[in-house]
Amino acid sequence: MRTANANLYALFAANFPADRSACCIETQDQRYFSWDDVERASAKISNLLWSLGLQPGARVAVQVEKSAEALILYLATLRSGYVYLPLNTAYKSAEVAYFIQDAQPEVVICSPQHFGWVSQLAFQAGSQHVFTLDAPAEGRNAGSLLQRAMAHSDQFSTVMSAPDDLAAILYTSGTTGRSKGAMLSHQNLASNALALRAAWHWNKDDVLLHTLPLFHVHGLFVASHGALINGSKMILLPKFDATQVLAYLPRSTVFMGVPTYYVRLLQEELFSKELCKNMRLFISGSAPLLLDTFQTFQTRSGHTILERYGMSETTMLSSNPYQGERRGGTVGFPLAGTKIRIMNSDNTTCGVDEIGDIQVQGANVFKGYWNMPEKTAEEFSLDGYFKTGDVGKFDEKSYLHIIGRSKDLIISGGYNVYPKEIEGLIDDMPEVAESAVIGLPHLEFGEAVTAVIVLQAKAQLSEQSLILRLKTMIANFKVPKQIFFIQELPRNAMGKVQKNLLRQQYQQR
Ligand code: MLC
Ligand code: AMP
Repeated sequence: MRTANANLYALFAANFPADRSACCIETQDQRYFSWDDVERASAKISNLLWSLGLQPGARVAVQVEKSAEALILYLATLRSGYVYLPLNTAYKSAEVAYFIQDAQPEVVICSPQHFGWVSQLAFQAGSQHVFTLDAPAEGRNAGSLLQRAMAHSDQFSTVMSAPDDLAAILYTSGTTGRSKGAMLSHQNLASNALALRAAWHWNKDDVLLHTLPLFHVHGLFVASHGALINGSKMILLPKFDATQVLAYLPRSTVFMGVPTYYVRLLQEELFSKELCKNMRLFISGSAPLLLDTFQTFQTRSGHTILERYGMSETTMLSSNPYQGERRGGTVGFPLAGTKIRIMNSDNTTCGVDEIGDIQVQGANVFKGYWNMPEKTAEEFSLDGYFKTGDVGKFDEKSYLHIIGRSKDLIISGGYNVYPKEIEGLIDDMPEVAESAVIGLPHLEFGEAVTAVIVLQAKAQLSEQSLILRLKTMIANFKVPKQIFFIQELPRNAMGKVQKNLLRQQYQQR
């Protein structure tokens, strides 16, 4: 008996509209990719990847600017049964080196201006193939991936995948320590896409305005999958730009963003109900949406933002209802197929309004961290629930509230920043005795990365030179926006730095 193909691309293709000449992706430079174009272009890339003779389950690491071609490359990787590993374009060489050494991708695809250093470290780590995506690298006549794909057939039979076969690895720091690759299977992604299609009432005429990056769960999975599994068109903009969004809103019906996007839209004088009159749904997630933003947005746009909750290891977990009350300051109810519980420290379940650790179970929960079985085991309860590292409660109407995090994590404009990583770099500087990195409230980014530093006796270091130094080492969004120098870090009786005291002290400044 022939079993159904669990390959996520097969699920998308089964839901493409009957008219495949209709537009699937519209770009800002007015290029239009029909569903047929997407099918044929992804087939060409799949054939090229196959021609490389990669091992089953080979990782394809990608650090490229957002484009329709980048999305098609993702689809081709799914189709050909390989594992997609997206990387933030802001990552610097030391960050990229870590991911490549850890994940051992057989193929690396990067932007033309980074080809020199990326190819060097990829080949050192054992990668077999390094490509640019569309334009060739400067000074080289080796063609780009797309140029090479042109020579291949535009027909490709999507590889048969089992539900548990890996589709993607997303690096995240989870609760502690260095970045870990969260392994997501075809079934993880498919189950979530199906749950969200139903939860958010996607309909055939929807047009998604896509402004999120394509290297995180939110933009790559929640947004793109939503349109693809529904056969809906997407307008794919290269990045979030509030004035651009105003121009496209009248032609769109669904928009997704991190809270910073909503804060920035509200800063636009021209943002109005009139512009939103064809919109069906605004969705927010990845970081807490302030009640004030939620309410002001309601008044200005006439729409109630639907807030949902998720993470790299689990994709989406809960959502406010499409019909029924969308409660600001909450992340709604567990999605179909996902179980969420709140646990006390003594491992009993919390009652209504009782705050505890958020744990989850469901077909959406990842397969574990790449090459880290012990770490994976630590993050699951004995009865198989994943410990999210978030702290929350269910209210009297069963809405989930996220109250805080047990993990030491800063979320700035929807990007996660791990204080430990930044503290390590600062502490390694010869002038520094010790440091603590904290998040302080920030109007636009939600939290702003802030460093509090104790210098070595007689050492001198200015805020500016430290910031410049850090910018050569890590992605700029991780670099502290502000630095305070202090004589001594406050510690508790156990010797642990009291970050809550630092937050209190510096947020009042
Ligand atoms: C950019 N900068 C940031 C920043 N983004 N600083 C702090 N936090 C951020 N998020 C810095 C840049 O490094 C630069 O610094 C300066 O701000 C201006 O850069 P820019 O490129 O002009 O910024 P901009 O393009 O406006 O980007 C801001 C943004 C972007 C909000 C549009 O950060 C963004 O798209 N965020 C979304 C992240 C996301 O997709 N998260 C989902 C994760 S998935 P300098 O020093 O160089 O001047 C997830 C799971 C789930 O969490 O539930 O969804
Ligand atoms: P990431 O590791 O990038 O997947 O980030 C996941 C984390 O983002 C979660 O563990 C939460 O802490 C946070 N998060 C996601 N959605 C929300 C939300 N709606 N409100 C508050 N925090 C959120």
